[in-house]
Amino acid sequence: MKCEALALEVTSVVLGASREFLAREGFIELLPVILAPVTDPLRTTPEWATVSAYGSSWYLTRSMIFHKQAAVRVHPKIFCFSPNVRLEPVERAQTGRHLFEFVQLDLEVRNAAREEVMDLGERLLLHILAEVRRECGKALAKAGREIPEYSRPFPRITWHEARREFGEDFELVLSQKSETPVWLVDFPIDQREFYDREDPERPGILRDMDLIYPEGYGEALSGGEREHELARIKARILRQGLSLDAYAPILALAEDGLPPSAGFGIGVERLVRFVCGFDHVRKVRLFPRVPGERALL
Ligand code: ASN
Repeated sequence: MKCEALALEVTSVVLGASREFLAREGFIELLPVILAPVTDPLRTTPEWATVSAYGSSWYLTRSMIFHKQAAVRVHPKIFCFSPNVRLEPVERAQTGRHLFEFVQLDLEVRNAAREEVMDLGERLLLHILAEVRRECGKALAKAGREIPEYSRPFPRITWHEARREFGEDFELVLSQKSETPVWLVDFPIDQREFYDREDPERPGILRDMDLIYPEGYGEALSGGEREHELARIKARILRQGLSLDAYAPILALAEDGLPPSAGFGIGVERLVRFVCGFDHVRKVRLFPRVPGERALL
């Protein structure tokens, strides 16, 4: 089977297995939001994609984080296959992990703690991998790829420990050295966005996490608990040097009442890249959007 066909088949199994698993867990699927008056600040991606319509400017959604926080007011467990546009710097085309248009499976759970969504993330990933092995195992083997069986709970390491042990480029080194998916937890407050909840018992440390793939494939999933109280959200926006005006819709939501929640997003193309063992995530999409490259279709 050609690479392309294999990737499409695996993608389709990943989508189906995720939906089936999440439905069983009591989640409902939201339709994605593509245009938004406010979107994820993502300070490591400084350029914004906008379109104008009816006299206003709209962002192309960078993540549905705020929509997820709003949605759990209506239903306790939601997910969405969310197309995101992030104008990554051109050099990120070389990482093998960046597309400027991609899809993440983004989910959120009302009143959940970080540990609950970590448990869910492990079970979701193992279910997807089992389904992929069952449906595409032969085709993958032909392409020289076999996914090992992983057991849970996955190991965890804190951001500070990882940094101490593996140096500046700790995420990549951790991923290269690991033989199983591994959790990176407890990021320092200034490493992440204002919506990541600060641990009330450990000021300066967040109740958040990333899941890192083994074999050097890098980040699989990113998420955590959310700041949901108006005063805290305001303080965090200001701490990051952002303007309260720019995030007025979030402040209005919080004033109206946002429930505590936790969740994460898992990059679909990166997951398929890992499953297929591709050197670059571009091979996953039939119509890839690689930073700095023109597309024919
Ligand atoms: N999906 C991520 C989360 O749930 C946010 C992001 O994509 N930046 O935390």
